[in-house]
Order: sequence, then C-alpha cells, then structure tokens
Amino acid sequence: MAKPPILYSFRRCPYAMRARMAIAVSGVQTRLREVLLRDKPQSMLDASPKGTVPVLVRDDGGVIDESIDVMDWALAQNDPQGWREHRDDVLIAANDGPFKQALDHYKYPTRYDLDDIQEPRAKGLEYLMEIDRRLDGKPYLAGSAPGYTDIAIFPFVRQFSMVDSKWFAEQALTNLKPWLARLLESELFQSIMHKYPQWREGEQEADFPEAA
Ligand SMILES: N[C@@H](CCC(=O)N[C@@H](CS)C(=O)NCC(=O)O)C(=O)O
Repeated sequence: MAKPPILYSFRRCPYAMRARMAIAVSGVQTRLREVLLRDKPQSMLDASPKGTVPVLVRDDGGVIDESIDVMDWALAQNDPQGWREHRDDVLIAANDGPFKQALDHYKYPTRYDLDDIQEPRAKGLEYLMEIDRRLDGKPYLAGSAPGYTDIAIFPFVRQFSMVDSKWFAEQALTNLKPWLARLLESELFQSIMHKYPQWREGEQEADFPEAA
C-alpha cells in the first residue's frame, strides 16, 4: 500500500493552516514535517524549489505546492461537511492578493520601506468591512457552519487582528469579530495548531491528522 503523503507545514503560516484544516476535516492521512522557514529541509526544496509551505508530496512523487490545491486535493477525497458548496473564488482571490499585501505592509512596514501603517491598515480594514457586511445575519459566510471560503480566509484575518489587537478590538466589525472568535475557538482550528518539533532529514514524521 502507498504510504501517506508528506505534508511540509509551518504551524503559524496561514496558507499552511488552511491546508491543514482541509486535510483534518477530510480525514485524509498525511505525514507531517514541521518546517522552519529559515531552515527549510533540502527534500522540500528538491520537491518544490519555490520554497513556500505548504507542500504535499505523494508517494508516487506527485507534488502539490499551493495551499488552495492542497485543500482541493483533500476535499476531493472526502468533504464530509460540504465545504466546497460554499466557495467564493472572488473573495478568496481578494484575500490572497490585495488583502495579503495590505497585511504584509501593515505588519512589516520597514521591510517594504513604508513610513507608516495607516494606508495598508485602512486598505485591509476595507476588506474586513466587506466580509462583515456579508456575515450580516449569519454566523459564517457559508451559513450556519463554516465552508470553504471561511476556512480559506480566516487565518489571514487572524493575523491581521493580531498586529494590533487593541486597535482591532476598537473597530466596529460587529459580525466579523464573533465570526473570527468562533473559528479560533473551534475544535478543528485547535486540533491543527498542535505544536510539533522541527522535522529533520531522516526523522520520523508526525501522523496528521493525529489518531483520535
Ligand atoms: N501561494 C502559496 C503561498 C505560500 C506562502 O507564501 N507561504 C509562506 C509562509 S506563510 C512561505 O512559505 N514563505 C516562504 C518563506 O518565508 O521563506 C500557497 O498558497 O501555498
């Protein structure tokens, strides 16, 4: 029998988080290799020279190195909560593109030679307000339970909220804040935030998801 695929992951990476959540909900078994971004394993770079996580390497040598594609790979095998029925590619593209850029500029202004964070933060807030509007009257974008879009974007909203949590708490995002809190408190999210030691070449991987 083929061995479970290898998943190169980094605990705090939002892309890796959404991939881990899709894998966890699908129940598809993988072998997790926890990566440090400043010390990437050679085997990961050999499989995917672009050097970003997550990377999934199948036993037959097939490589999937985009988080959305990892989500799709897992959910194509098993989608017990019907996540794929609630997928808004436009909102996800706005997250992965302009919102992620605003997040990076807000978080690391000096890295981008920016004098202040006002502009990127305001830009990010505009996106959050759009999500807030869409959440009007329902706990998740997908309705009463989370769906694909909720999972694909909330790890990035989490990061944005953590840059300056005091400022974030002061914003009038009355639907988005409880939405974020619900997702952060969910068993699913908790289960994918387990801490693994850095994996090193030759070492045994961790079973992911963990055996119940
Ligand atoms: N488009 C990629 C982006 C993944 C990505 O940029 N991951 C970051 C970590 S959150 C990374 O690995 N960056 C490489 C580095 O920092 O060296 C995906 O969706 O998987």
